[in-house]
Amino acid sequence: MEKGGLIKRIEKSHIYFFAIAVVLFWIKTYVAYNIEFKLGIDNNLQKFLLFINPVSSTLFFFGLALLSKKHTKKVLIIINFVLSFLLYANIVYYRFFNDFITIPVILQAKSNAGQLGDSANSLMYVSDIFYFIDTMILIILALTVFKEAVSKSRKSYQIVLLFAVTAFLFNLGLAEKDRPQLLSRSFDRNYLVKYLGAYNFTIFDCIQNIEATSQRALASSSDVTNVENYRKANYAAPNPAYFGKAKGMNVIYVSLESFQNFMIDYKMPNGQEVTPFLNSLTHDENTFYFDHFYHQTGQGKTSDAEFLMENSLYPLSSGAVFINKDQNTYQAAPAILDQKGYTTAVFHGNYKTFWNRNVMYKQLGYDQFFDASYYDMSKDNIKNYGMKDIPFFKESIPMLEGLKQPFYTKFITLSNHFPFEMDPEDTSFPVGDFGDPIVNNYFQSAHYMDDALKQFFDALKADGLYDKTVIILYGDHYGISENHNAAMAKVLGVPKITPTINADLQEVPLFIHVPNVKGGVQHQYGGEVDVRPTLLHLLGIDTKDYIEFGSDLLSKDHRNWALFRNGDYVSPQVTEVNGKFYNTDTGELLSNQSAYKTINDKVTAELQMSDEVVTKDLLRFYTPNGFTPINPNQYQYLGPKGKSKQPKVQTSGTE
Ligand code: GP9
Ligand code: MN
Repeated sequence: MEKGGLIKRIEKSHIYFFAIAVVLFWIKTYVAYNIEFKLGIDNNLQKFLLFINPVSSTLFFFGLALLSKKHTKKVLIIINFVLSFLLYANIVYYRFFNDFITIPVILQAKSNAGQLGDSANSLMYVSDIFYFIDTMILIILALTVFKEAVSKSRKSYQIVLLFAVTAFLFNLGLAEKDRPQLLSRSFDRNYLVKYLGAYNFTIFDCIQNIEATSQRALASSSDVTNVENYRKANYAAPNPAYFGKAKGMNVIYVSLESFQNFMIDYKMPNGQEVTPFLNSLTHDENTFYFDHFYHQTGQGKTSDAEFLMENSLYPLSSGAVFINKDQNTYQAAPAILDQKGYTTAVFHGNYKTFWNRNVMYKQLGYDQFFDASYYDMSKDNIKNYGMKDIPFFKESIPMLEGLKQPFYTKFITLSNHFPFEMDPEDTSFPVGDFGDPIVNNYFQSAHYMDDALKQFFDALKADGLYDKTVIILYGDHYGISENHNAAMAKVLGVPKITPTINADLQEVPLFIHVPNVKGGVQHQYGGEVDVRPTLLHLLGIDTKDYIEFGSDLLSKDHRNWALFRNGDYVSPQVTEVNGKFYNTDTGELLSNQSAYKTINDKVTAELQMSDEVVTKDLLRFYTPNGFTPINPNQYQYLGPKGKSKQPKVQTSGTE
């Protein structure tokens, strides 16, 4: 019997075969997202994006099959299989690592497969056949119903490509609406997958890696000589009064989220101090408090601050160095101290992939990373990006006490994060009344953080760690952006925020508590880049052989200025804002602007030099005296459950 005309047309047309392939693959991917990955979907827009995000890449890749006139079906099945394999590889990898596969992971496949080890088999289930079911259906259809289907022209490819691009732009537009600067800042692989999809993420990752590799390929070992000379010329020798005064002591860093220096000693209209505990530290006899200390972060925010503090190098002018330069060689403080017999660990109540920390911390040489998987992340305990500060410190203490001493640790707080909202049950502190909800909330969340810090210090005193630990507290970056200047003028009681006041607002507090050393308020100018030499000198480690850009804040030769990542500058006399020079004291525009060009040259030279080191990965050509290059592959952060699987972490011994 003759078949109906329509059915016949369908059977003969490759485009129907193509459409079935796209729909099946789309559904499969969406099911996998929901079953296999914890992507943290917060709202309806994100739900919608998760649903549509496989479309653009599926159309794009499957569309390639339409270029082959003769073998459309065959090529389509091969592409389907390759993408299914990629999806499945991600699924298996995620079951173990809670993370997605990246290009560096593939390139180091040997060692990564080693880490998966025997457990790879136990991570694959018979039911996983589902992830290849569409491939099988396509094969059957190609051999039966669509046996005669053929491609007729290339036009269909162009149409599909147009659809793919439109779908991608639509997807990206909505994603950027929910999370501005998603591509330029990247944030977290989970976010990229959630917003743009697993396949688009892989494309993005390829582009990023090609860019990084090509910048790196341009470098040669001679490039480092320039940097070495610059470094030698700018080295500030340690102050003998402080050098080695904290030798062998533990170190605790605390990153104070979004905390700006204007909050110190700030009082609410009713006279209540916002941060009574931090205020008390400014008078503590064993604590240095720096009141002209500036953040130097760029788009990588918290992670940029971490990078500055531990490497004494500047972050990137765009994007986060933690993400874009995570394969570089570094000689970071944790690695240096690990080689002096220290245990090194980070505590943070957010998931390990945020800011790519789980990759970057290996390059920095951290032994352990206590991320969200170690904490009770139940609903009452979390807000914004993760753990509230009070339960965070409370749960951290036993883990800290369990570390072999001396330790070098870092605690990253979160509660004082934009938009600074608090759960009512967590605070009775008043909100501000400055006509701007963001600014108003800031006081409440800062007060809460201050309270958490007090409890943390009390616990350290109670268990005896306080007296053998250097504690460094620093504001990571500004919390209130220039968009809130009108309210900030009210907060500060000034008619408007002038350029120099704006520069002042980039001040973040720095406290360094050193047992048995007399501290006090310090007025010298400096930035986050300066902290590493300051700390290492206190610990009795001279930094002269290290390639770094900071200068010891306690050195008699300290340079007494700081630069901003955008190229601006601040010193006791001159402040540069957007390329214009002002009198730091009076805020007046200086009359002879060209006279200050040398400052500009100095700042540009330093940033360029640091950028060379970071973009060209120059530290791979240079090993400081007494430092053993680290092998990042020896570190693994598998969470509390993965502990038994954890390979032996390298301890390079003491010097
Ligand atoms: C997230 C935390 C906050 O883990 O570090 O990041 P931020 O947005 O401040 O960079
Ligand atoms: Mn931050």
